Formats: sequence, C-alpha cells, structure tokens
Amino acid sequence: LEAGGACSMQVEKKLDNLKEKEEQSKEKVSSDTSLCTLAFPSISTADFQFDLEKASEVIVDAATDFVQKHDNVRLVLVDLSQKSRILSLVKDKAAKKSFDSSRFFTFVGDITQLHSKGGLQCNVIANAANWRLKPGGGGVNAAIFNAAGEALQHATKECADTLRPGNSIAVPLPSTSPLHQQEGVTHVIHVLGPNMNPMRPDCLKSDYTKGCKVLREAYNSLFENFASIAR
Ligand code: AR6
Repeated sequence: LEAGGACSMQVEKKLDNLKEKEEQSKEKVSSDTSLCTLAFPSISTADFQFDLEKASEVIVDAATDFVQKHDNVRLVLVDLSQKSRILSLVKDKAAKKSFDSSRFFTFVGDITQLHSKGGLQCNVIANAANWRLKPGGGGVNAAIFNAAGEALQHATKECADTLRPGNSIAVPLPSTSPLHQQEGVTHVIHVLGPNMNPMRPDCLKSDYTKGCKVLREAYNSLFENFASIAR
C-alpha cells in the first residue's frame, strides 16, 4: 500500500511538473514582447474565394522566407475557429520545412482580441481589405474597422484612398483607438489580395497563375511594410 501511495505521489508530482512546464511555455509564447509581432488573416480565402490549398503554399513560402531573413520579428497566422482548414493546411506544410517555429506559427482567435482574450501580444495586425479601403463589408475588414473605431477610418484616409491587388498600406493607429488602448495594436496594415469571387471587383476568373503571383506580391508587400515598422 505504502509503495503504491509513494508511486501515485510521484506520478502526481510528475504531472504537476508537466503542467508547470506547459504553463511556462504558454507564457513564453505570449509574453515574449521583445519580438515585434504581426498577426495576419489568410488573405483572399473567404469572401474572395481563393483556393485554400494554393493559398497555404503561398503563405508558408512567403512567411518562412521572411522569418529566415529578419531577426526579432514574429509572424502569426490567425483564424477564428479551431476547425479552420487554412490553419491546418499551413500547419502541415510548415511542419515539413525547417525554420524556427517560435517565429512563425498559427493561432486561433479573433484578430481584434488577441491580447485580451488570447494572451498574445501583437503590435501590428493585417487587414484583408477592399480596394476602396472602406469599413464594413464582412469578414476581418468589418471586425477590424468596428473594433478600431473612427480613428482608423481617419488615419487610413490620411495614408491612401485606394489599393491595388497585391499591394498593402501601413496605417499608424492613433492612441485614442480602443484597439490601441485595449490590445496594444500600434499599426494596421491593409492588404488587398487577388479576388476569385465574380461578385467582387477585379475577379481573376480562376486564373491561378496570375492569382498566386498576386497573392505572393500581397504577402511580400505586407511583410515588407511590417519590417519597416519593426526596424
Ligand atoms: N479574426 C480572425 N480571422 C478572421 C476574422 C476575425 N475577426 N474574421 C474573418 N477572419 P475575409 P478576403 C478570417 O473574407 O477573402 C471583406 O468584405 C476568415 O476566416 O475577411 O480577403 C473586404 O471588404 C478568413 O480565413 O477576406 C473585402 O471586400 C480570413 O479572415 C473582402 O471581404 C479572410 O477572410 C476580402 O475578402
């Protein structure tokens, strides 16, 4: 009986140690604020109907190239649901590449509440925008403009009126914005990806040669804008 008791105590201790380690590694990811962090949604893959398999390839190539060339930055691909197919595809493809996985990873959560709800500090977030840089519509664009309030609309207008597919624009978020105050977001980078939805402007009609090129340009432009902020 005694031996059994000692044994189960040891098992409990081991479990406690494991839990502690888990907590510590969680904290390490979330509290590593020395690294400038960009959280970004998968551009073009919902309302713009871009093929997920092809998009995941572009994301993994662009993101791993970027983190290998830049120190002190982190990239986080975000989506709302644990069941997100784009997150699974990206995770699987990234696992086959060799790079520092603490510098590029996926995260489930609302991009407008990463710090308050997810414990993940991201000072820069990307928006899957429309060409007019207007609030509303749906998806992540509506969520970001809603959460950031009018301050983002004004700041965006000062930077640009329109955006071409494959391009991005970095907008400093005024400290009056709730998104700045509550989540610590200092910049929003609007990105316009390629569109495969016939109901939206500039539809590429399933031309994926052009589509993949434009999507890669969009991520390169996003990451370069982020690198300028991180410098
Ligand atoms: N947090 C994290 N990810 C999100 C959130 C959120 N709050 N909301 C959506 N996603 P989409 P697009 C994910 O449709 O395909 C707009 O109306 C979503 O699951 O926002 O580039 C604009 O005005 C998906 O993985 O962007 C444009 O007209 C990803 O974000 C058009 O949609 C992108 O989905 C752009 O379409």
